[in-house]
Amino acid sequence: NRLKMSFEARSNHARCPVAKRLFQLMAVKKSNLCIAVDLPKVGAILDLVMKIGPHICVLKTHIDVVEDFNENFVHSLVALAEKYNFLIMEDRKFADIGNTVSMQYGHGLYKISQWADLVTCHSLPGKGVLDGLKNGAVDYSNKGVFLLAEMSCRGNLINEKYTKDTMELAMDGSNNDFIAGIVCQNPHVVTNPGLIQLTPGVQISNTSDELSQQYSSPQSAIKEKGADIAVVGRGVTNSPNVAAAAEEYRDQLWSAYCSRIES
Ligand code: 5BU
Repeated sequence: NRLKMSFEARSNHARCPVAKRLFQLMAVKKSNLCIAVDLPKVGAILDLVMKIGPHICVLKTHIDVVEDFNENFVHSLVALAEKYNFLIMEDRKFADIGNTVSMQYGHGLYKISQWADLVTCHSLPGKGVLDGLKNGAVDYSNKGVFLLAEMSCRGNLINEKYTKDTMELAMDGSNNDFIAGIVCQNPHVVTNPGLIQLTPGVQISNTSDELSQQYSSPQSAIKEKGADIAVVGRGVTNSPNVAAAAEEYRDQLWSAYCSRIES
């Protein structure tokens, strides 16, 4: 049962090298917190990352909300990732035919494959979307994908069959060296201990926003929903003291994980 296993033990089951690296990083850093930095200005993002860097295992970006994007910005992000030892995930949610996602991943303004260790991807187009992403990376052996099997927002159209078929795609022998994990909301989706469950929609002080987002507490995300890594956005970024907020979420999430594997 992967929910009872330590991240160290699970690193031996990972088929994707980046997943293995991430399991080990989480164990060493004692963090299963991913922070979503959904801010429009480069300066504000870098300022935030300098404060939260010590507490996170993954920094999640939406590069297309940045108004003053430039190449130096991603160089600075990569330097901070090395300094504080976290991975960078671009939450691009690729969802097109292979040829298109290959260009979206490797080319265009953002050249995501050059700086993001991890990306998110919809399973909707099927195997071609993964082949396209592999094709868009110069060397995909140090890159990984999180496949969406479920979403956090109320009213989303994903059903049980879609989730099940997504897991079949993820476990397909030709993809499993590239799939680092699964984005989902319940503990029964991920059974393979080598895959990492990423769960967004986590906040301490709110249960929803005005645009259909639904939140659970750090404890519920880890112990009831089966998250290995929880994604926290506005719970941290809207806090008056982001460093203290990041530390608080990190402590709560890590304790919940420790209690999950011990119980
Ligand atoms: P929030 O501020 O904690 O609500 O931000 C959540 C982040 O996670 C945000 O960047 C979303 O795009 C992302 N997200 C999500 O909220 N729910 C999902 O199912 C997926 C991604 Br997939």
